[in-house]
Amino acid sequence: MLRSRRRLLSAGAASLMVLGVAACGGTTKDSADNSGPAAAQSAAADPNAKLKEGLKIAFLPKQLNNPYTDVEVGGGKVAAGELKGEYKLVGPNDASASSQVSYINTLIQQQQDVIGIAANDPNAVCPSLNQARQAGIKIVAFDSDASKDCRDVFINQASTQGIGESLVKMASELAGGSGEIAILSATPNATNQNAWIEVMKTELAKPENAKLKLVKTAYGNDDDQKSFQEAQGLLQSYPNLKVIVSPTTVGIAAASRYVSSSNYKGKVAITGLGLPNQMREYVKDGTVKKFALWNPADIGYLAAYAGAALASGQITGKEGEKFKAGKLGEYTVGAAGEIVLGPPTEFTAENIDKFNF
Ligand code: RAM
Repeated sequence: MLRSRRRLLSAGAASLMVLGVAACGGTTKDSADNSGPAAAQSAAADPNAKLKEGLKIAFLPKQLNNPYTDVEVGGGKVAAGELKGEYKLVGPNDASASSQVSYINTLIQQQQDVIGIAANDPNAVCPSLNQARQAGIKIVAFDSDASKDCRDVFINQASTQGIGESLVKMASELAGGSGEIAILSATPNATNQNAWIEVMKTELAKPENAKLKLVKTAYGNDDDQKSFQEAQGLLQSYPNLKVIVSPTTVGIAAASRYVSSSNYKGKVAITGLGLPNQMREYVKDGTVKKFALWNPADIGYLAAYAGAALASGQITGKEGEKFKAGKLGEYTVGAAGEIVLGPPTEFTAENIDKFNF
């Protein structure tokens, strides 16, 4: 049976762990240590292993009240159905560093087979994720990575390098190659946004971008109201600002809403990563000329298939292993357990009506 291999933790040990982690709070991007060795893989992969049916596949996104999350886990639900598995969705309402820990603990007690997690902090979730792994649960990080030491694979929506480059390219085009730009990010701890911002800074340091000046990185915490206020604050503090780049669907929508009904409309450009359905009105009213994203549903879908491949022994998370992800076709595990979904799409007034998510 599926569960017989599990060494289940006592509820007491698990809750002690929760207390410990909650007390330490989160990590900042500088203290996140992803450099350690990947956890030992227990058995060799068997690419011909049959996919197990009845797998319990749980999704723990960054936060529930985010339209991006709905699309993302929607794809996971479809895949779990195709896999004849049991889909479950749990998660916090805010994306703060330790908000996911208690949910992981509950998922361990429920003996899930797979936990898909978009980590709010790479390290705060680690002790509980490792407890889950000791209990035989496969961990698929998706969208925002956990430390490499506490997950089996990471489904990256596009290459980190590619996303960072495209954010700077769009900002540069909108600024006409020179002037002040600002970033409106999600939470200060988010693994994904911090990785993209690192690449952006490297790109901005290149000679071709010497005339672009990053004046500030603000954090809207993936909260609509806070993002709205931060956008307003940026525009008030930096009167010469030409572009706000928001690498979060919550931030870009809030900033666009603010600018579209202010005097800044037509003067300050907004770009970044957005959902076409949330951004359509701002593209149509001329506030936003271009932005980018991938299809979030495909991330959830791929995460469920990767989880099933892990739980069935087809893959272990080692570089070079291959597995099939239903309608998306075959994927190969890359270095450090990373599986890249594909390139992002750029949206403009010309193509936005072709997309419905
Ligand atoms: C927000 C979240 C998510 C990110 C997207 C682009 O919805 O921060 O993690 O991938 O934006």
